[in-house]
Amino acid sequence: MITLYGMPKSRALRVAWVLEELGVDWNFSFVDMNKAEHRSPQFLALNPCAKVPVLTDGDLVMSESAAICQYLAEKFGKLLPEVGSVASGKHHQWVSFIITELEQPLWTLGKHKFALPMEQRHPSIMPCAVWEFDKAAASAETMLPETEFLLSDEICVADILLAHTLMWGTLFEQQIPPKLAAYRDRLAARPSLKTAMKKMEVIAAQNQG
Ligand SMILES: N[C@@H](CCC(=O)N[C@@H](CS)C(=O)NCC(=O)O)C(=O)O
Repeated sequence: MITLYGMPKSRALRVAWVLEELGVDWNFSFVDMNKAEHRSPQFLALNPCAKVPVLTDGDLVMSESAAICQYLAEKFGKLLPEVGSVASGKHHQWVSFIITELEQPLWTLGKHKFALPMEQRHPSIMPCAVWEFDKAAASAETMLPETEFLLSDEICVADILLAHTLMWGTLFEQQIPPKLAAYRDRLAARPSLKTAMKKMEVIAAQNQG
């Protein structure tokens, strides 16, 4: 059985969203980072980096949200273009762009707002991170195709990563260019996302409760 470890408001949501798009049965194990559970010996045995998400699937224990999403899509044969195809090359490009160009400045904002230990936070970095995010978002706006999804009229892993990152940008009060905002809203309306969120929130509430 597949188990996803994390919190609803974390990168675990993008993995849960992929699992729901795949129609796979999965367990959610709530890791309360507000209680530092991600630094407990049990969790460190799963991920020495002390970060969520983690996925377990039989003998496999895996971290890194984008890698997990791609592993799941490969395993269940959906949400990815054919290996070695032109579309696959574009898919690799989008995943790298989303993680290294778009998410990175957002995470700089998040780290210096709430995630880092107080003494490591430097608010003076914020304007630079906003500038970097705006630049990456403007590039994404230009690269966004006219098709419904990034590669065609079928959703792929990169769509989930991009939409989740844009939702995160919105949460962090960043400006999202108009085509990207419409794309984000279209993706965010998918029932799979609502099911994933609900499942995580219900289990989180039970564990906090
Ligand atoms: N590159 C990793 C980043 C994971 C990450 O930073 N997760 C955050 C939550 S979204 C976390 O666990 N932070 C805890 C910490 O940094 O102490 C991924 O994509 O999974």
